[in-house]
Amino acid sequence: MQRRKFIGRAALASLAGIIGADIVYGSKMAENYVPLALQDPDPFKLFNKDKEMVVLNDKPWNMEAQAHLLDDKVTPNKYIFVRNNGLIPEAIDVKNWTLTIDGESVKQKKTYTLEELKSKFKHHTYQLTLECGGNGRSEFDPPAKGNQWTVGAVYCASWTGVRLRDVLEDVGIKDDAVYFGYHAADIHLSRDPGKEPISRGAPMAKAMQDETLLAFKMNGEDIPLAHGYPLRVIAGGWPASVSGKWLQRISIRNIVHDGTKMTGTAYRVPCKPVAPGEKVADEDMCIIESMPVKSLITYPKSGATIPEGKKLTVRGHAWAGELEVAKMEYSIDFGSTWKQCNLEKPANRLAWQHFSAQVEFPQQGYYEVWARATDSNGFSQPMLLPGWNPKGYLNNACHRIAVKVA
Ligand SMILES: Nc1nc2c(c(=O)[nH]1)N[C@H]1C(S)=C(S)[C@@H](COP(=O)(O)O)O[C@H]1N2
Ligand SMILES: [Mo]
Repeated sequence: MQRRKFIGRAALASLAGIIGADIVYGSKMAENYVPLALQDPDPFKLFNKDKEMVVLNDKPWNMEAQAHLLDDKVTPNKYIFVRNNGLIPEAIDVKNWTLTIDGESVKQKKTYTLEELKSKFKHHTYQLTLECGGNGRSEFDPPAKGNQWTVGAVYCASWTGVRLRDVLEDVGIKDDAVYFGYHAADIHLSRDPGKEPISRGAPMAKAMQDETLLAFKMNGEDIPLAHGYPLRVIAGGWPASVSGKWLQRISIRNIVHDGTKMTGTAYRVPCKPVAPGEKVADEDMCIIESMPVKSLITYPKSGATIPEGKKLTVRGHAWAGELEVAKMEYSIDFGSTWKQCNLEKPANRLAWQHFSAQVEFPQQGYYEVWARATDSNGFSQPMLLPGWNPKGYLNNACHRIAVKVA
């Protein structure tokens, strides 16, 4: 019989360091035993996220920010939400990574290595707002299935890459092209290699915009693994599900792309408003395109207490899909009256815009600060929940924070 080996002092100390507490009976622990505390990966360490991020699901990984974490003008990785439909690709071989452009509407199929993409085409950098179509889902009633995002499934990072348009012009596209669809390296939850977790896209007009990128850098560095390393298509202002991570192939289609999560209730809403809970026929559902106007108060954190007689600086960001935000207002009387905020121009098209206001409160007590953005077509955020839809998309209701004046 083999003698059981016990763990050494040095190893024990380092384990205790990772766990953050003394392992009291550590001397009785077998050498090859992994303490339970270390068996489940820590998602914050795994993805370099801040501890205040909120995990909504671990299979697959889904994690959102809180409003006050999104205060930076350009969102740093540690506060960027993670939304996965499947499992993150396991072994990524960057040296041999390729992108293939195919489909009914290419003159001929073409494959590029990552190096070719980077050396052959001009690089461009844009700040682009990505919001999950389901951001705000948690408020719908009757409730919608899916990750219960509150307000934190949005960010604006700086993306560097080549224009999808430049690559498509190099490939040669036929006149009958209507849509692009992406295919990626992530793994279906069933691990069935014949199934894709998600394969979405957008009409050719979106593919041809200046800001639609095949990106290889986020915030000046290699894209973090969870956000699509080593290559990602980025389509700002549209549901973030159009921005395919771990990109391997783009198909140029002569029909509306019919990949996974392009049909049924996925990323589609009733074309015309329906009563909450109503059944909607398939042909009455429309694919979500540009996201609606919305804003978020990122400072102060909801629940702040401020001294009487002092002005409060309130700030945040506003965005409007393909459009610009034209006006930003706040209310401290539950939407009865509104005052104007300062609103900055976007760094570039499709980047979120920063707003701020100096808010005065007439006396001690409890207040709420509500924020309302209006887009360049004159549409404003609703104060209450907008149109119910089966999967709880497009909740762009006004964001609000609580403030006490003491
Ligand atoms: N390959 C792939 N791309 C994907 C997804 C995915 O599961 N697989 N999720 C999409 C969805 S639904 C969203 S909201 C965004 C999330 O991007 P993020 O993880 O960088 O926040 O990625 C999109 N791109
Ligand atoms: Mo999403």
